[in-house]
Amino acid sequence: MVEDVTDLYREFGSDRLPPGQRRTDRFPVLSKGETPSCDPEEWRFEVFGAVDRRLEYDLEEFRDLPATTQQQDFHCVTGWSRFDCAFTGVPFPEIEERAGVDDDAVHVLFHALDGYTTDLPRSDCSRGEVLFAYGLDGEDLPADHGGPVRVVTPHKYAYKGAKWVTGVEFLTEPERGYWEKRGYSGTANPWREERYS
Ligand SMILES: Nc1nc2c(c(=O)[nH]1)N[C@H]1C(S)=C(S)[C@@H](COP(=O)(O)O)O[C@H]1N2
Ligand SMILES: [Mo]
Repeated sequence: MVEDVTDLYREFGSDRLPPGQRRTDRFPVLSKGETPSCDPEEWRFEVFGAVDRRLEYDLEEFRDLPATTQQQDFHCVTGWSRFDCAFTGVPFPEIEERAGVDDDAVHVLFHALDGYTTDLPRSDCSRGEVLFAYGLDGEDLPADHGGPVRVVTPHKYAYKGAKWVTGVEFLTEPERGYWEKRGYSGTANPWREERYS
């Protein structure tokens, strides 16, 4: 069953297409470098920082976690939006619950295979539409789009969704990620055009 969450824009604005965006039916690939090679047998996902239980999963274990398939929109800060992507993955709150995240963990830093990082306030992550996604449109997530596993953040510009994610770190103090250190917005709300900081 596919859950349609494309109406989440109502929380933030009056139009499904955020201001200054144009719609595309393609799904461009945007990465700071090459797609890193990843042996699925070697992939590990770690949950660490301000948690009661440090967690580590291999890909098989990760795919056995409770998951959902959601129809979501995808908004790139460079100006294109792709509607109706069907992502399958594990919701962020599921991971939080399993790790027993400390009350004073106010911030989150995502880590990825290519050295990329991105950060968000924890309150922006603790929602059912933030997924650790391993499927796209009924297939395994393609490597160029972040397979085996990436983060998706349909309520934020897409640079908040780390491709090739290898870990999530819970922090008691904010820390900035790769693009956030280089001038992109910390909060990245597309309906407020929070592109730069
Ligand atoms: N690990 C990693 N994740 C990343 C990036 C990256 O360079 N490395 N680029 C980000 C940017 S700027 C965007 S717009 C989206 C693009 O996702 P796509 O290539 O699937 O369209 O991934 C984000 N996640
Ligand atoms: Mo981007």
